[in-house]
Amino acid sequence: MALRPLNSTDALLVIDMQLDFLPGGALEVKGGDEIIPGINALAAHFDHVILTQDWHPRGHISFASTHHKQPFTDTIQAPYGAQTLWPDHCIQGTRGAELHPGLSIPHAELILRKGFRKNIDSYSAFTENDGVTPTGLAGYLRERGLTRLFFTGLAYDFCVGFSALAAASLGFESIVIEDLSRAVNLPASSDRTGTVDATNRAFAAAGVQPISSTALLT
Ligand code: VGL
Ligand code: ZN
Repeated sequence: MALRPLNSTDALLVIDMQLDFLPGGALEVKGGDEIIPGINALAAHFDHVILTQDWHPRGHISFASTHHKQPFTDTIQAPYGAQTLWPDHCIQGTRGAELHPGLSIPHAELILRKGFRKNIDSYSAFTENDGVTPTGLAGYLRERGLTRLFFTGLAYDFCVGFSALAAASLGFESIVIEDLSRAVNLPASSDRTGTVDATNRAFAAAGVQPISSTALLT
């Protein structure tokens, strides 16, 4: 299916390109730094760019340390369901929570912070992990007439994936630029595959389109 050329109703979403998710950070995503130049170059082709920032208070529900448990392998049963536990990361106002200084998108119009409620995590930029609390992003995009959304950033199988899936279910056209994202890839709880495979299957079921940035620019 040919992609229609970019126009002013499109938006590029750059998810969580923060120091803590990049190599050397508290929750580093392998190869996360490799996608910075490509995101900068792609962003120049978009009239509208939105950045997101994972933004947790100390003692956040998603931190393993809050529950004296192990990150990555342990989960807790939150009131809203199973919550994977992570190293402390993206704490409000700390250096690790800053956007990577190599990100060069001066025309970005919104920086949306998420995950700021102590007792609810938010992988998705639209709906928090309880499945009901909205961030307000859908309203912002609708009010501005932005209907086709392209996703880049970190991590493919968590915040990028959940955001792209939420966008599709909220009625936006949702496209993930695969080469401008990198994954954590944990073992998925539901089966014997990992979170990347689970994300790819969910994209196919929901009509989220995976594309490469070259397909978009040629
Ligand atoms: C993310 C785990 C915890 C992400 C955020 O940006 O994908 N992953 N918080
Ligand atoms: Zn987080």
